[in-house]
Amino acid sequence: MSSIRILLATLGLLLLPTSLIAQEFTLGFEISSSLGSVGGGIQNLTFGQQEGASDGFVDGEDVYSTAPTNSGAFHAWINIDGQNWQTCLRSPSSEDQICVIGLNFYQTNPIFLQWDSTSLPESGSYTLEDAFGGGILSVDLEQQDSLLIDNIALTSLVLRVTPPIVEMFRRGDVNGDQSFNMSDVISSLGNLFLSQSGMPITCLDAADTNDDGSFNLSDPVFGLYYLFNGGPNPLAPFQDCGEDPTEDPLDCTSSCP
Ligand SMILES: [Ca+2]
Ligand SMILES: [Ca+2]
Ligand SMILES: [Ca+2]
Repeated sequence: MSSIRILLATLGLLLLPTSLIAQEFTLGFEISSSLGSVGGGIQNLTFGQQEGASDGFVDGEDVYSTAPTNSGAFHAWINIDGQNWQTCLRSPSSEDQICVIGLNFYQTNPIFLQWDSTSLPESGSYTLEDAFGGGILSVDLEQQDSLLIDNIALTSLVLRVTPPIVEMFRRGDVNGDQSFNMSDVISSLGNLFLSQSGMPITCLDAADTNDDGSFNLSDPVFGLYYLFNGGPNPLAPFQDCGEDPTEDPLDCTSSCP
């Protein structure tokens, strides 16, 4: 058994991370205060990363926010380098992003935020916090789709985004060496049956050889049939680097060249 562990550990050295490709996304917030009452109003803000978005926030491409009309009027804006914006659109990047939402509201009117949590890509993380490090408020934007704020201390909210990545892989290529062979089958078996072998699989979609949305013994068996018994090849994307054509809950935190 020990020689198998050494072999598996050696193969594990091939599981090196590669550069990740950031995925585009946008997230709209509708922020409102009691309409028709003192200081009521509604504001739409947009966050995200899009190809072609200027990180320099060029006028006409990004949208300025107007200033609040008086101190008691509701107003929501995005603060970037001391300027007010309705948009926080940036070029796709794998770096974490932070946008600060400023809130001005009449103290007896609570603020209501709504967003479409289903519009967020599965990879990445998205949290909304108070400006004091998340001690008062910390919301996972994927887990809920609205928020009521009635604490007048919350005049700034911090949106933290770990950007989603495009999940690109070669089906079956578990160890990421750009080919599918016996070493991938061994890596899969090692992960399934030698949990202490120190070989995390960074792309479970690649390990899901039969593309049925789960990783289990049937996947290395499927691969063995292909390699040695004339069975069908691992499903697309096979041999060429590509995206998963079928939705599933499996994560792929590596990318292929
Ligand atoms: Ca391989
Ligand atoms: Ca499978
Ligand atoms: Ca799939």
